[in-house]
Amino acid sequence: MYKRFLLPCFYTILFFSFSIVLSTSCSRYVEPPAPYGATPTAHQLEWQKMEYYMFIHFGPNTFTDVEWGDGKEDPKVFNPTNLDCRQWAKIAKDAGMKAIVITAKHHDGFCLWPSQYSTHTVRESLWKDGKGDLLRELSDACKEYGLKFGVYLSPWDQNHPTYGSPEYNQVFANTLTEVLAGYGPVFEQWFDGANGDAHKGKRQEYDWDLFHNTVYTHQPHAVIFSDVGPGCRWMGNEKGIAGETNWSRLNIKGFEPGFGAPPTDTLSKGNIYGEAWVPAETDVSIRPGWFYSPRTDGKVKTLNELINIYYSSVGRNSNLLLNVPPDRKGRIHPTDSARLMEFSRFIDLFYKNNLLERASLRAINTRGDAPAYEATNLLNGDYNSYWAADDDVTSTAIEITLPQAQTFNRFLIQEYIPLGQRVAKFALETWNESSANWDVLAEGTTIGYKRILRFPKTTAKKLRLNIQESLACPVLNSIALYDVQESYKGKSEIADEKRLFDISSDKWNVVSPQVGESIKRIIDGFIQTGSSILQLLPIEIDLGETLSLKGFTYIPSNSSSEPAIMRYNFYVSEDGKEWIPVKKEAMFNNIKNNPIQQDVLFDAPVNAKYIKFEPIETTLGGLEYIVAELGVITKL
Ligand code: FUL
Repeated sequence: MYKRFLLPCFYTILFFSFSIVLSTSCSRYVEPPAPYGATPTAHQLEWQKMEYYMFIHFGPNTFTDVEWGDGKEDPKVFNPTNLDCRQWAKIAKDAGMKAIVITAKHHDGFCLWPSQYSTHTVRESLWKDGKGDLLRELSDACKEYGLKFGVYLSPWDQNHPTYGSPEYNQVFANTLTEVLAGYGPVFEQWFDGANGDAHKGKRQEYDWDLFHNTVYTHQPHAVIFSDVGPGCRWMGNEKGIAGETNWSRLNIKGFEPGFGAPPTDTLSKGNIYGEAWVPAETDVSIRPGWFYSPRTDGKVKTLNELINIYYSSVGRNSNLLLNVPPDRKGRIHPTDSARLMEFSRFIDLFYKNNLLERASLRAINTRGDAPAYEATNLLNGDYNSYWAADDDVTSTAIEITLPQAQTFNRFLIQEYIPLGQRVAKFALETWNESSANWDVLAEGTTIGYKRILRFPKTTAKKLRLNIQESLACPVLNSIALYDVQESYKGKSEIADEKRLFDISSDKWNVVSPQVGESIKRIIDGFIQTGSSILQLLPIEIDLGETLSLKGFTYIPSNSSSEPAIMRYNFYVSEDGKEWIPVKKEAMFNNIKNNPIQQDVLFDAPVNAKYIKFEPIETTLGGLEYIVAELGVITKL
């Protein structure tokens, strides 16, 4: 009896000890890497995975054809005749976007909902006899189409009587509360740092703590956008180009949105050792301006331009917020929507064929040699499985062997950002049989959530991702290799209407300043050539004949770091002696952040043989300014 009991007992013990030995040797538990530096919250991570969504600029400016309304516009101008937020949402959805962010209140203070804290709202407009609520219609449409809903509210308000006094802060918090408590979940709260009132000495001390608390009280999950986050940050330009080096960390202590923001160069690159996780969002418009204008119908970005923006935003560790401004009917214009569909087809095609699907991977170092961290995790499509190196390894490599030689021109890498952003320098290399060496194909600095490298078409069978510098052991969760077309032309692209003047400048002559031949470049019809003018000297041009002018155009240098005219006077004359002012102390709104062609329309046509453009203030505050081209508008 005793023996009969002992024997099975002996086998059971043997079996269990054997399986313990077996299981520890096969899947020995190896600690995951400790997080490095600041890391994203769960909501920031969810936000980052959205990648691409729509910005909508809509309001009185849509009807008055200006980029910044001054708050004095008649609210009755806001009257879309056929507004359809479902059309916006459908287009966003079909374009592969994940959300819509709407300018609920731009700098003119006009509220797209009937706010009880303002008298400049849809209620005072003609739209739906003052009974409409655009935020209601758009938030409902977003729900219907499975899109997230976000709101832009400009703290700078040129309409509210309390602006410029401490009282305004509570007014702004109240308007925020209306928007954030009244329309369901808000994924992103957009705070614009722009403020054009500075030169008038009107400056509001914003109570950012109050604003942030108001957001979190009503929308605890919202990601707050501003120059310095705290949820996500402005990229520092409005061209759609994120820094090639782009850390999602940023030093924010002591900084504020707007005037107190870090330099734009820092915003585009982030801070390598930044104290907070404030990833970049790239905002850019599909048209030259943020608001719709019939004059930009022929200037919708080409498919190639949009694709380049995709590479320089999503492909550089940034989300893309693409502005698509609805027209005066309240609809997205057919050209913009056709272009978006072509762009979305490109994105789908891009990700369709990962050439690494049947590749074999060999990591030079794998964390604890544990299967949990092996390189094949890079190809399994599971976001939460990753390849990681040992703690003391900060430079290492992954060798990639394709089943056969392939041609490719794009490489995608993702770091597993829940554990922080680590890689500071890397290269993609191909194996050169003849020299028995690795040739560098492309190099990069940061990776972050997603990095796409572009390089000319190359054919190879063996590649190496060489991680040269990492702030802590590298942790990657995805790599991919693609072969895509270098250039695309959308079927919807109409003949290039990006002409500079509506009449030829052959008969024109620059009367002053007389600073040599180079001044002629400002009327030569080429935006690539221009002139730098000192001492804020005014420009006088003889048009060679009397014309009926409807307005004029000014093209500055396309770089925000070069001085552009910001405030100016504009005069016309029939004889070059007696000057009639047509614009006094006028302002090119937003020219600092978005230095594009400025089209200025006069209140009524004027006859002129001479024009005089007199700068008052430049974007950089000095006495020098740049003119790439100056032109006139004779046809509308
Ligand atoms: C800027 C604003 O001044 C522009 O009008 C636009 O809203 C852009 C998105 O932000 O700061």
